[in-house]
Parts: sequence; structure tokens; C-alpha cells
Amino acid sequence: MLLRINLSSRKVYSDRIDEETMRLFIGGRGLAAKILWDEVKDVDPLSPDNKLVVAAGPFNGLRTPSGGKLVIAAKSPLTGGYGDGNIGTTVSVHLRKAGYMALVVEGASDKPVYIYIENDNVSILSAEGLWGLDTFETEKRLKQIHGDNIGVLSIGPAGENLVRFAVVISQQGRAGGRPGMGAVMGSKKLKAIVVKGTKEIPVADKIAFDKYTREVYQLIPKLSGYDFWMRQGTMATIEWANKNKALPVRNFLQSKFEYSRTVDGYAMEAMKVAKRGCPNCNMVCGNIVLDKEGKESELDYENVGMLGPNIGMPFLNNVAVINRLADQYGMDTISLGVVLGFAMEATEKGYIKDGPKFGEYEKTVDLITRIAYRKDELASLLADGVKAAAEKLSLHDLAMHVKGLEVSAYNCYMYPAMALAYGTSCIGAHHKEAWVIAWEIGTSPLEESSQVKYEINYSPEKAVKVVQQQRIRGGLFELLTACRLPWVELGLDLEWYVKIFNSITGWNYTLEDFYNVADRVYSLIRCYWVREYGGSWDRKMDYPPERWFTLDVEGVKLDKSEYDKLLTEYYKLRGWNERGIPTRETLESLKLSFVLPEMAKYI
Ligand code: PTT
Ligand code: SF4
Repeated sequence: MLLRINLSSRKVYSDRIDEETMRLFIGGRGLAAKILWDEVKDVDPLSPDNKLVVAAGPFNGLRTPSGGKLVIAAKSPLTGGYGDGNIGTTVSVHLRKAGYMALVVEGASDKPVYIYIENDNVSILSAEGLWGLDTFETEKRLKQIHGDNIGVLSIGPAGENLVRFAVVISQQGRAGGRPGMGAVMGSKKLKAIVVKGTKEIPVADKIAFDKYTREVYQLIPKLSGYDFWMRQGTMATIEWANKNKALPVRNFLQSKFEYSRTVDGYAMEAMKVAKRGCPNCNMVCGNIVLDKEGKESELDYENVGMLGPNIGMPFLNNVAVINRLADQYGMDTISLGVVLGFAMEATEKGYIKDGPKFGEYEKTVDLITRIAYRKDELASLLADGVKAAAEKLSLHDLAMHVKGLEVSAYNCYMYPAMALAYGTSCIGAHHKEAWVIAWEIGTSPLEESSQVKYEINYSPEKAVKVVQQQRIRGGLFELLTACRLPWVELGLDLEWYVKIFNSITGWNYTLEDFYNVADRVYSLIRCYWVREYGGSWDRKMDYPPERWFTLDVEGVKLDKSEYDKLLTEYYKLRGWNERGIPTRETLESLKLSFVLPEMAKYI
């Protein structure tokens, strides 16, 4: 079922999602993209006409391996295109148990509200007493009101103040919706969504489901890499990225950090006090440390990479404070790290007065609070994201983004496959769609001691690899919706997901079927971008930040004409034309003919 709540009219109604739609789009990102294509066209993302889609998938609510995720999507106020994020949260469990696959929030309230869903009962309640609170306190208060057995998605002051990279937070440290999904909630005066579900979720073949899930839960702790994963989780990547000159350092001006040892996975282990994670996961990776103020902060690679090396911050307990503030205010750590790095470089070069310089901790903490509340001109400029800030200050060369979404923590001067992954990610620069850099480094390792200049490899195979990963990471896992890390980090065979999916639905899908759905969803999302950008859409939208082509770091930089060839290769694989727009044949073969009336003028 699909639950619709209109905050303007206060009408609540539910619709059945027909089987054809489920078969074509499966769930999660697939459903979200279809709803946004059908219903959110040419609107201001922060107006009541935008819609917030909270979409579960077939894996959610059931005891499936690391299947406690949820997709949150809307037209992005940061990029103006399709935006979504994936959050681990008990809301995924409760939403399915309340009987819904997805929730669509429409309109806007004129006063702060929160939505309370308990099975078939849906209320829109006053959030006057919650508005202004941070996300940790909001969830705590809501649990005092409704009991502990609920799922909560909430926004903090950043979402309320329409910071364009505000995220949605759950469980004090799970975050989702990098392209401003928190600001979309704020624009609707929606402080939180609270869900309690107690119904049974139907499973087509219960015997097969129980067998496969029992086996896979037993298998995961036996997989190679499990013990180290349980120690460091994603934090192990700091050391690896530094060694391979892929770390973002000082607004991506450098790719090796002289203090990497004081912010890496081992430094984190020395500070760790607890672990937290998403529902139904038996390889939990949320590492909790005590920060400089003695408060709990959950560290992941991206958070530390962007709020440590990228802003020249050498001590992990300071980084942990900044990271906790981002969670409490409800803003994306990656985008925050990029806008701070931008402001610091601009300050050091004299373009901004009184901003913090790299590594200046107190001034940085002060600026973060000012951004969350849009307290002054500089803070408000940065709250609009790095693209808008760079446009206002004419500092394009300092701005690390693709399509307006800030680049996550991989520096790509020598890694064209990863640059292509950023360039073609369907929400803007995010590594979640294709993390090809691990494969890329594995195939052409750096010889640190070698005196020979590193030769960048632009083989067309790189485009193939990007598409393959987008089908799995941006496709399969975002459709189910399940955490991809058992597969990424421990090599869990993808066939497990297919078997479990078929036991839940009673269908007979293969991995190829999933890839086909993934391709459908990618092309639909691409059509969404093209439609929203209209005549101004261009293949340059798929270029990575200019800095990677112009700045020589560690003796190398990307070559634009070689990148362009890779991009053309990518378009061919996707069945898109030279401008990066799906052709009529592609749309028809992917069963996307319904977009043709609107897309015909661009094809
Ligand atoms: C994700 C992005 C990431 S990806 C990180 S750390 W990473 C940052 N985390 C943030 C945070 O924390 N607080 C905050 N205020 N902002 C943050 N922004 C950043 O958001 C996350 C894990 C991680 S940790 C990763 S890789 C994997 N991501 C998955 C994904 O995208 N899809 C999927 N099917 N499975 C995934 N598993 C892993 O989940 P976005 P989470 Mg996230 C504190 O939100 O918008 O998708 O951006 O969800 O529950 O926090 O788990 O080194
Ligand atoms: Fe969540 Fe980490 Fe488990 Fe994935 S591995 S489900 S991110 S706790």
C-alpha cells in the first residue's frame, strides 16, 4: 500500500500499488523515481508542490541480512534534479509492519507538525514544542510521548532553516538524504515522521525464506574480513585512501594527509566506547566514540574524511565534535566538509574575510552553528551549498561538486573511473552508486617508491565497470532496500539476495532481471533531470569538478579529452545519446514509453 498525507489539506488516504508497477520498479528508489516522475514536475523544491517520498522495499520489516534501510527522496533543493538518500532506521521495519511500502508527504503545513502513523491510524500532530530542538532531543521527546517501540525520522535546526544540504536523522547517528531531504521536510514544517507498526508482513514461501535467511545470517560472521570489519567498519578506508593518494585534503588541494594516523581507524579504535547499527544487521558498523566534550559521536569514513583531512583538522576528538554537531543540527557531513573546505581555501586566499582557515577548530565550530541557523550573510551563503556559494563569489575553481551535490571523500586526480562514477551518479557527486576506485586502484596500483611518473589508464573497461556497479549498488540494493556492505566488504554472494527476494515475493527474478530494473530506473532518473533542466541540459553536467583537470597534484591530473571519451563510452553502454539523454529505442526497450510525450522534444 502507498500512504499519502497532504499537510495542506490534512487529507490522508492510501492506494494499492499495482503489481505491474512493483514488478517494473520493485521498491525503494524505483518507486520513488516513478512517483517523482509522475507527480513532481517543474516545481520549486522548497515549495508545497514538492513531495517527500519515503520508500521501503521488499526486504524491509523482515529479518533479512542488513535489510533495515529506507529510501527518502524528493526533488532536490541543492541540485534541482532527482534527489534521494538511504538511511538505516527502525522506521523501515515499522512502516512495513504498519502495512505500507511507501509514504508520500504532499503540501505544507503552516505550523510545525509531525506525522504519527500507528498501523491504519494516521494523525498530524502539533510539533510546536519540538520545533527548534536538535535531532537527538527530538527523537528522545517523541519516545517519551509514544514509547520506545517506534521508528523516528526527524530534522534539526538545519532542516528547519532550509539549509540546502540538510539531512534526515534517525537513531542518533543514522543519516539519509544528502541532496537536502531535510530541507524539504523543513519547507513543509514537518519536524518528524513517527511510525509504529505491528502487523504481519506477508511472505510467499515462508519455509524457503526461513531457510535462506538462517543460512545467510550464519554465514556472514564466517566471511573473511568480518573480524576487522567489526573493529573498524568503514573507518579502515582512511589509511587506504591516504596510502593511495585518494584522500581529500584541504579542499581537495592535496591527496595525502600528514596527520592521517591521528584520524584513522586505529585512532578511532583507541577512542571507541560502543557500536550501533541498523535493524536486522549482524555486522553493525556504527563506531561510537567520545568526543572532545565527552559526548557520543558516530564515526564513518566519509564523515571523518570530510571533516578531518578535508578541512585540515588533525585530531579525531575535535572531528568527532564537528560530526556530532552535524548529526544534531541535521546536516550532511560530506556537503558540510566541502563547504567548509571551500570557505577555508577562500579565506586563506583572501576572497573571504574572517572565515576559518584550515584546521582552525573553534572558528569552524562557530561557523557550523551559524550555517545551521543561517545566522549571517556568509553562513547563509554557505547554507545554499558550494555551487551556489561559488556562483555568488565567482570562485568556481574552488567548488567541489557535480550537478550541485558536493563530492564525497575520494580525490580523483589519478582515478578517472571514480571521476566518471561521480560524474554520472544519478543524484550528483556521491560514491554510493559506484565505488569503482577500489577496483581501479587494484588494477593499477601505485608504486610509491617508483621514480616513474604514474600513467593514468583510461581504458573503456572503466566505463563498463561503472555501469556494472551502478546496476548493483545504485540498483539492486536501492531497490530492495538493503545495505550493500555485506556484499562490498565481505563479498557476500549476490545470489543470496535474489533467492531471498523470490521467497518473499513468490516471483522468479534473476540477477539479470534486477539489472534490467536498475537500468530502467537510471534512465527514468536521467529523464527526470533532463525534464527539470529543460534546454539547458548538456553532457558537461556529467563532468567532475574542474579542479581534477587543472590542478597538478602529486604530479598528475585528469585529461579532459580522455575523460570525454570515457563518458561517450558510458553513454553508449546506457543507450543514451551524445548529450547523455536516453534514446527513443532505449526508452521503449526499458518499458519507459510513458515518458516519451514529455521527452520527445529532447531526443
Ligand atoms: C550517505 C552518506 C554517507 S555514506 C556517510 S558515511 W558512508 C555520511 N553519513 C552521515 C552521517 O553519519 N551524519 C550526517 N549528519 N551526515 C552524513 N552524511 C553522509 O551520508 C550509512 C552506511 C554507510 S556509512 C554507507 S557508506 C553505506 N551507504 C549505503 C547506501 O547508500 N545504500 C545502501 N543500500 N546501503 C548503504 N549502506 C551503508 O550505510 P545518504 P546510514 Mg546514509 C552519521 O545517507 O544520503 O545515502 O548518504 O545511512 O544509516 O547512516 O548508514 O562511509
Ligand atoms: Fe547499517 Fe552498517 Fe549494518 Fe550496513 S553494515 S546495515 S550501515 S550497521
